Amino acid sequence: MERTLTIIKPDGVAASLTGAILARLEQAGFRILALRRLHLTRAQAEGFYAVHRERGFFPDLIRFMTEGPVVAVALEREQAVVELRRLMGATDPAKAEAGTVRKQYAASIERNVIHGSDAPETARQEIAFFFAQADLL
Ligand code: FUP
Repeated sequence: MERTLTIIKPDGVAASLTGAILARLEQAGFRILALRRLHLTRAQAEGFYAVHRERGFFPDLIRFMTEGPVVAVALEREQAVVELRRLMGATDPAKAEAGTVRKQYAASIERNVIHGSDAPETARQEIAFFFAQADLL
């Protein structure tokens, strides 16, 4: 079993897609370990996306991620990291495969509905960003 983190981003929450996306995840065999709705502060968003700090899109990314509430979810299944990324589709929805969440729901590379950890070690850090150990039993 492996763990990963997904975030339903502000565009997805605002469009009332939380339930539909969670259903997709459960149908794909992910178990929801912990779930939290929160409105990220600027400091939280900057911390979460610190690896992208020097990128030109960073200010827009932070503005977007703080424009409304998100739903952060710790997930578990076999090969969770790669399986979640497969289900999400490419960062740019125009390049995402048919049947993926981003192909179906995302408006653009910036407003792309869902986040997923990119590796098991990143997943550990990202889960710890949102959840205490006691939330994950
Ligand atoms: P992903 O892992 O698919 O979420 O993509 P990245 O980690 O490369 O990028 C994180 C977020 O930065 C994306 F979801 C949206 C934003 N981004 C842009 O706005 N423009 C880009 O060219 C690349 C990423």
